[in-house]
Amino acid sequence: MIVRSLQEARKTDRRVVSEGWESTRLLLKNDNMGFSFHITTIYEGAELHLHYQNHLESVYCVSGEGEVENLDDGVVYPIQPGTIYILDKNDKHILRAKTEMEMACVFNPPLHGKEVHNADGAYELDGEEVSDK
Ligand code: 9YT
Repeated sequence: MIVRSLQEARKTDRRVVSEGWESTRLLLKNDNMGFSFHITTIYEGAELHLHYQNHLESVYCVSGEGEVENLDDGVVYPIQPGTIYILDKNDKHILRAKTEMEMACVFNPPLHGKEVHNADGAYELDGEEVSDK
């Protein structure tokens, strides 16, 4: 069994801060669960252009308000506490935070923990990508 605390993890390099968001990766590839689990904060007003071409992702809204736009068909879905969006087709999307949003995110395959977004809003599979948008 593995037990961790968000409050403790935020004091370590599990917490990654980027432009418009920060994320604490509570569960990573080296835990050998087959997925990773993150608590991500999207800052108020952020608009993130994302396309996880190498990962499937589910995102559950714990708090805050925003929207996600599916760029494949242009549909915009409101996000509020209790909403989950599931990127089952590696969907290209835009995430907009009307207020600060706290999200619980699961990635398959799991992140290594060093990933940052590349120019396409994706994470490389080797986790060594160093560019960000
Ligand atoms: C909302 C979303 O796509 N979050 C992705 C996870 C987070 N950016 C992270 O931990 O890298």
